[in-house]
Amino acid sequence: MISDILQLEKSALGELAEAKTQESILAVRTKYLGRKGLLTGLLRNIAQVPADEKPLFGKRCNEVKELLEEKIEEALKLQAQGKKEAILAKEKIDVTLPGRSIPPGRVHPVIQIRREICEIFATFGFSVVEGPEVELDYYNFEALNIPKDHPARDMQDTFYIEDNMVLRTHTSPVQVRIMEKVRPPVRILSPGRVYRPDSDVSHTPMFHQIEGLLVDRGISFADLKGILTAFLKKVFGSDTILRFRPSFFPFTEPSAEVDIRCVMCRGKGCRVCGQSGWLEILGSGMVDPAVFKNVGYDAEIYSGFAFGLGLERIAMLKYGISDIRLLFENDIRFLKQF
Ligand code: 2NL
Repeated sequence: MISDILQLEKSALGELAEAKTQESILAVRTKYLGRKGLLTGLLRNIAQVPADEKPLFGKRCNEVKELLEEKIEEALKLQAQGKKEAILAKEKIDVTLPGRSIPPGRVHPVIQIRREICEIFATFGFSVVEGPEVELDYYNFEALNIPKDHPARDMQDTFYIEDNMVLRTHTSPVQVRIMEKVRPPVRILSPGRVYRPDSDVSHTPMFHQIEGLLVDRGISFADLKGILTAFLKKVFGSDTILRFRPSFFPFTEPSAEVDIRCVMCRGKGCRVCGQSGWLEILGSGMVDPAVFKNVGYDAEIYSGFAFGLGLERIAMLKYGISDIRLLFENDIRFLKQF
């Protein structure tokens, strides 16, 4: 009978030594010390033990029970500690390692030019105004004296949202909205995104434009020439040669396109200027009295000039970029160059 206890002790300790997980240690405890466990069973059978062996049997049983409890407790503790150490080892970080660098972004060349132009015009007293990109047909076309049958109003040239609503094709509507609200003098610059359904090496369906408007008493074409000349010499350099060429826009009369001497070939003729020696930079003109009438300005008292230019085109000329789509891919290796 005593030998049963020894046998049980040996196998319990053996199994415990093999138990590596919390579950298997607890299984050993249940197997030997549980309510229906083997040691518990031995104690329950004490009645069958000869009377003279009973005291020793009971004592040995309790000793083994205590020993097992102690060993199991110890095994559980070691197991939990091992688990913690394993987690710590796995989560160990070397804080002395250099960090992974995040490549810094850049101000996009188109936005750099936008900022540069806004700063130049700020020195002439112009303030920046912005407005909606989804615009009523009235502000985008009608108020600007663009007639219903004008080709620019075709589905081929304008993104229509609804019958009377479009994605703005220029930022002029922003200026119309300002003129509706405030009396002259007005000196404003309206930069922003504009939309036209074109797509090739020099056109994208969305591009950036800046328009400018100055209205006051006694403004003449000489003011237009003076301001635009000063502006272009600041952007392209003081030795820039300019040309004002007659043109037509429904919202200005007279109208002029402004060219600069080709920055690539200095007028000799090259691929960039299409052998002409000149680069078209902006469109401009004296605000048509019909536009003033639409916003409630008295054309007998006030006059003014306006102009518009495309920022992608300026960026392409300034940096010699031949495909406009490069400006829309946002490849950091490309953008880093400017
Ligand atoms: C171009 C030509 C131009 C304007 C825009 C304008 C605005 C108002 C009234 C009259 Cl509110 N005119 N803007 C005038 C002349 C030309 O842009 O080639 N843009 C890229």
